[in-house]
Amino acid sequence: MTKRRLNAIEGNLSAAGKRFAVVVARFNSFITERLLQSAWDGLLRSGAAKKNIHIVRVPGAFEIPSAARTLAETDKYDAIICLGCLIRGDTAHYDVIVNEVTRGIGQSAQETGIPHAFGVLTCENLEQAIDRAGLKMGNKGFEAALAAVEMANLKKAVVGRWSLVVGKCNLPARKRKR
Ligand code: DLZ
Repeated sequence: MTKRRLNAIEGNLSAAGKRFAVVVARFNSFITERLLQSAWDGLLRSGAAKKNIHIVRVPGAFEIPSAARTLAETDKYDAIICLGCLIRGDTAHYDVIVNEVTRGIGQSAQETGIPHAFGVLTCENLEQAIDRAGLKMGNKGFEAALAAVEMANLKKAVVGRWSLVVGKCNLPARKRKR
């Protein structure tokens, strides 16, 4: 069988020259500081410069979406990395907050057009959180950092490709094939 190369657009994992904001919640800092260390590591190892990584701390996960939105709206960042840790407790707090945080981060990404990586752990207990902050399940901070780099580059690749096509095209905009 002949192998065909699939023609896909993808973002690469080079963070050189890119600017990132990392929003990190202080609540459950035992976990979130480990997510932050790993996200920082992931960005540096992808080629980001320290001066281009801005860390923004917020009280808890609930505050992440509004801070992310404020940062995204400055248009100074190629991507925003959101880090937090929600652990289910005895009250309904977790259920009330978890969807709000997820929706808020997604909405900020969609409405500003700036990629946001979701590195907010949503766990039943502390053990699950520890496993995802450097133990059995890797470190979700690192994964979020790489997702942010990839999506920032994907955006560049897509926008670059279409501006190239539109730039070369002689047809008036309304007659261009979509
Ligand atoms: C209050 C609260 C509780 C109970 N649990 C968490 C949690 O598991 N993870 C987290 O990041 N934040 C928690 N918070 C704090 C809220 O996110 C928020 O900071 C406060 O309600 C103040 O608005």
